[in-house]
Amino acid sequence: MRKTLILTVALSLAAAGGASAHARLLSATPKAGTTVASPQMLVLHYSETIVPAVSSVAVAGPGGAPVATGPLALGDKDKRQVTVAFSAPLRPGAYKVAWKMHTPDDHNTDGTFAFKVK
Ligand SMILES: [Cu+2]
Repeated sequence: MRKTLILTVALSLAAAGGASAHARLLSATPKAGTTVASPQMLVLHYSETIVPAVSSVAVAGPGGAPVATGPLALGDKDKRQVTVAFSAPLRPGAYKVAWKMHTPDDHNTDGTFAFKVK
C-alpha cells in the first residue's frame, strides 16, 4: 500500500517535469478570436525557449490561401518570444495560424488559432 503510493507520487512528479519543458502558447498578438486592423506581424509568447530552425508558423488567409511571411524570429532578450512579419498588408477576412514549436528538450508542440482582419 505504502509502496504504491510512493510510486504514484514519483510518476506524477516525473510527468509534471516533462510537461513543463514543452512549449505552451501563453499569449498571441493578434489575440485569438479578435478582429483587428491589418497587423504587421504575429507575436507569440511561449512557456519555453524555442528552437527556431526546426519550428514553424503557417498562416492561411481568406479561402485558405497561404499568407507570405518572413522567417520565424526570436526576441533579442526573450527566446520564448516568436515573431513572424507579414510580407504584405493583410486583406480583410478570416485568418488561421498553425504553429509547431520545437524546444531544446527535443519535443514538439503545435496548435492553431484564428483572428479576423477588418
Ligand atoms: Cu518537452
